[in-house]
Amino acid sequence: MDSAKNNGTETHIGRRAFIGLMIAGAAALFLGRDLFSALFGGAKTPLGGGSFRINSVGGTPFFDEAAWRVSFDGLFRKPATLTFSELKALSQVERTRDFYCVEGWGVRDVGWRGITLREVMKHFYIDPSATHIVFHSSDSADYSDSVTLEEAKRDDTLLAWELNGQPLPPEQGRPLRLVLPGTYGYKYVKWVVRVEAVALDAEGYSGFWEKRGYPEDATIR
Ligand SMILES: Nc1nc2c(c(=O)[nH]1)N[C@H]1C(S)=C(S)[C@@H](COP(=O)(O)O)O[C@H]1N2
Ligand SMILES: [Mo]
Repeated sequence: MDSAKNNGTETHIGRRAFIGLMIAGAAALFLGRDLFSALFGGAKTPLGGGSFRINSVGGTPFFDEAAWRVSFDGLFRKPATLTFSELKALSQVERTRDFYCVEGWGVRDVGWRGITLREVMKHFYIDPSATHIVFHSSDSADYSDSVTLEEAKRDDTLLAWELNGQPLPPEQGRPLRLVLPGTYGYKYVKWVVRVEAVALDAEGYSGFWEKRGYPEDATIR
């Protein structure tokens, strides 16, 4: 952006240019603040068009329903490996929640259908010693992330297979992704094929983005 000042010397500018600078300055301030709060908390207004951007560090794995399985292991006392239809038959709920990425974009009122983690913990008998649940992706990046048991117990923490009434699009996690409303999108592990209950010390689990500097607690504040 042009500046009205150069090395401390006042420069004369025309009235129209001056007004233009004022508007540009106000816009920069506004956008800057909005972006800041989107990144570091407080923003309830998504930037951009309000639609999903596909974020994938490891490409879209092919979904072959006949071969696909999801396993529940680690500190589940009744570990199991299920087909897609077996999973869907366990129980399902619908939740509508806003979605935000740390990049500063978001989508309002996203409809999800899936099974609550609460139900998963009950069904596979999570061991009382477990502190976190880790979700592993089948993509080429071995993307993974975790939730605390407290997060897992919320009634809108889901393993979801539908987005706005449709099966998850392939690039958005088909057939299964984590949904953790109230936290940033990097917790929403796509292409989940393994759900592992673990007991961790206070340091917790370092997922894909946590290893690259993002906080393990991705709560939107
Ligand atoms: N397996 C996997 N899951 C992932 C990611 C990824 O790169 N790989 N990106 C995360 C990030 S940073 C965001 S914001 C959301 C984006 O979801 P979308 O692609 O459906 O918009 O997915 C999350 N889940
Ligand atoms: Mo993200």
